[in-house]
Amino acid sequence: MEKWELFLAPYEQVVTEMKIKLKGIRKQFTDKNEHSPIEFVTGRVKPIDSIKTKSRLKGIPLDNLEEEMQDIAGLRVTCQFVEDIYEVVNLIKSRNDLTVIQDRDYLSHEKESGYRSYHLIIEYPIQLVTGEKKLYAEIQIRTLAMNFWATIEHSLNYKYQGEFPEEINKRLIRASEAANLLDEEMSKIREEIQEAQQLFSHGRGKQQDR
Ligand code: 0O2
Repeated sequence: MEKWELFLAPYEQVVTEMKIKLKGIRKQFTDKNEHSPIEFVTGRVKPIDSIKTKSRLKGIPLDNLEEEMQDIAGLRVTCQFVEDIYEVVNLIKSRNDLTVIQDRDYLSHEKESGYRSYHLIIEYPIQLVTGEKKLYAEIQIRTLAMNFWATIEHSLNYKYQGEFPEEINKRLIRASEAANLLDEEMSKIREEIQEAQQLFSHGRGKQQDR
């Protein structure tokens, strides 16, 4: 195996294990026919090129990545409602198979770009043949609306390298405000939506039983 692959292999393990655990939370709710605060879970190991770029931009020495780059292993939890985000944060904080070492709350402190999400930096122990190893990982928790905005902005950022034309910048800020409004409106009708979703899933269950 190459040097980079060897370095990243334990991070692959973190992502694989954490994805299973976060999906397990979702399953426990849906098994009971309850609203799950987790809609879906994704994860990735940061691509080598992105690691190199970030290390250059932030002045992180390549021989100190393990300590200073905390999002090499990244998990993303997407939720229906803003309230779900806080429930997921609490569920993660109450686990004893990981330690939350930092909260980055970009909900109450929105980024200048318009980015909103709740980030948790965790320390996660994996079991290797050489023994236990603790690695950092970042869990980003956001609503579907926040995810939509961040995904679009991320691709545009890639294209324009952060130097957005004024018109696009304005539209992105407006789109972020619209996503915010959508989340607020959905929260207001949350109970109605949840009842409807439960009726719908009961109905589907019955059909599948036939
Ligand atoms: P990737 O892997 O391509 O997503 P900083 O770089 O200072 O903003 P820091 O200290 O590395 O952030 O950590 P932080 O603030 O927890 O967030 C880093 C990650 O959050 C980013 O990863 C993005 O995934 C996401 N993020 C933060 N700000 C924005 C934003 O304005 N727009 C979008 N779309 N995503 C954002 P990377 O490193 O960009 O890489």
